[in-house]
Amino acid sequence: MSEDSLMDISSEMEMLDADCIIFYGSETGTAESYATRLAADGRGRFGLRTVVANPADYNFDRLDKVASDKTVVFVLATTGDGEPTENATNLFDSVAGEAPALLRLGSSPLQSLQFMIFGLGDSTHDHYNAMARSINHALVRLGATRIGELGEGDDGEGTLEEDFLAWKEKAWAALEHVRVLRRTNPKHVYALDVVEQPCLSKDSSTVYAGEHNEQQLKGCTSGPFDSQNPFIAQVSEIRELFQSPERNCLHLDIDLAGSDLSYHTGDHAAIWPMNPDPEVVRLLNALGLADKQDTVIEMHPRWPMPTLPPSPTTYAALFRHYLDICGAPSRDLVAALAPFAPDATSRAETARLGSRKADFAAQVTRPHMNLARLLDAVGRGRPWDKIPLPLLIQGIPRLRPRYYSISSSSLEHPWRISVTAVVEARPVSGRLFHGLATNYLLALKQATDGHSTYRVAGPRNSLQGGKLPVHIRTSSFRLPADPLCPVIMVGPGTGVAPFRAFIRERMALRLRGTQVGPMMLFFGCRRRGEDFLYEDEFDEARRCLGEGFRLVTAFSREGPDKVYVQHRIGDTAGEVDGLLRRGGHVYVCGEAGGMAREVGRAVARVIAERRGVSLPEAEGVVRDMKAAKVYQVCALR
Ligand code: 2AM
Repeated sequence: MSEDSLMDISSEMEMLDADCIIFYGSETGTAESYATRLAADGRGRFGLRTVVANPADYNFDRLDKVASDKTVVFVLATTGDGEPTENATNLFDSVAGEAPALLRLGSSPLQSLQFMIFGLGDSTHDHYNAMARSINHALVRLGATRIGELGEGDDGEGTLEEDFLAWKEKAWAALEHVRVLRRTNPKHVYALDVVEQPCLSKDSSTVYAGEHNEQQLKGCTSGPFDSQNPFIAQVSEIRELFQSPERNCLHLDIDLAGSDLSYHTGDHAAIWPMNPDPEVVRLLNALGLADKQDTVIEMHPRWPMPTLPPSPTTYAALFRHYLDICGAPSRDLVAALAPFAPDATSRAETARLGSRKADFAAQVTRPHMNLARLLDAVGRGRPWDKIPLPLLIQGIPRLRPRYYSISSSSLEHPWRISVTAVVEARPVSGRLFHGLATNYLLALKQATDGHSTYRVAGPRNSLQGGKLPVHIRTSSFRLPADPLCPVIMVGPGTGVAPFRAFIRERMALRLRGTQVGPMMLFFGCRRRGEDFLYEDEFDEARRCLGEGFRLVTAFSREGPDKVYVQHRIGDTAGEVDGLLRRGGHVYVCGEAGGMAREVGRAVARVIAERRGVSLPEAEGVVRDMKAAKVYQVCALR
């Protein structure tokens, strides 16, 4: 959006008759769903006139115009590399950038601004909650007053949800000290009304049945394709990469032809999953909606909500395509469900779970109980048919795309992306917990192979024919601009995905006659004969790049001791230091807990050892490399 088309916060609040505006800086949708919950909480419990807003649409240079009887709330995620989320970049530049325009108005231009702030971060990464911290710091420096504490949610420690709930209560209490809030009965305040439309058929062309956007509904799949409008792409190939009967790792080639989508090597693919049929059916049954699954419903928001599912839709489509019903429900949703329990015993049990943190963690979060399983267990199979649907729609996060590092090179395949994904299935409390998106991809493979065990077919957006909604997200994870620059890549497991892309990129350059610099890849997996991804392609890379490609492996389960990529960095200290001295860039990718931090330490030890400097000095070198973006970490697989 251009500067001119950005909205003015104070006039927009006036127009919407709002006294509290909640901005979310969101990448994966969590911050957005927290903002929505906060808005409903503020309306429901305190009679605040809240609105939820995307900072990308607003001009923060005139934040000074917001009156002192209004409240501005920020719910801000920090991305893996400490940057603002894409939708919060103009907020960051206006408030915490190098020369905020606000400063032209005086040294304390925000004296009348009252704000609350919560950050979503991950303490296992550098730059923990950097975004919330720097916005908080900048606002205070500009004269604004914070109400309540700076909230810091920690996804790394797995306490994000509880951190949010604890912050929220304290923040409301602090707000009550500075504002007259009307405590209301939350039961009667919902963000929207839901109306059944018996005259509309589920097959009507105006009813959303899985498509994510209006254009597809109209039958014209025109771009631009983006996070609001995914492209329904053809999957041209899905193959298994593991040689293990128990675990799956899929390689997908996805065709972008016919779309306006393009990508650069290092970008991310967003894949839009759908919920599996057994879980959809379980929830419809638990809510007593099985007979009405194809009934058309319309949603009418009572106040601006950016996260509403498309409307009109059907009960089945709502739960299959638009709400994330497979994740654990939040504790405050469970607490809000208690009055609607089917009997007194289940009401008491729901209230207990909703109010006791430790019980909730033990019985819901840790065993990955989803909402339907919880309702079944607590209600002992009796239907919960009194739950108002608006409560579920505002309390369950929207189903969001999942992001994967693209594992193909745009130079080699400009119109085709590859994705590499381990199918997540781990034993939890005596059953297998299935990751949503990766099992959806497995279902897609099984459907194309002709033996589906994962009944997910939706009314229109079926697995048959191997179609997948996707869009592309730009990333800053890029090969050095100079093809001669050495690169060191560390990618255990599917962390190797972007490095397959990097290697194929330089192979493609080489085949076109360009000289390319040395590449050193550290790859780790369990055993050579089990999960060694792309082994044949690394042979091909060696044939193409010769001495210029060096692969160092770490097989963690072949010997008596665990061997990890960080250990192998120490074993090859001379080579690593040699490449670093030649200006080599370092890239780390992968999800293995603590791996990125261990790799950072290993690189610092190499520098200390080979250059005869102290470890703290060497750690300083690594920090400087990160600041200069010649050492990059990607948290995606
Ligand atoms: P493990 O499962 O045997 O512990 C890809 O998942 C590879 O990453 C596996 O070999 C896995 O080993 C390894 N891995 C697990 N935790 C790691 C860590 N903290 N650092 C580096 N590698 C790790």
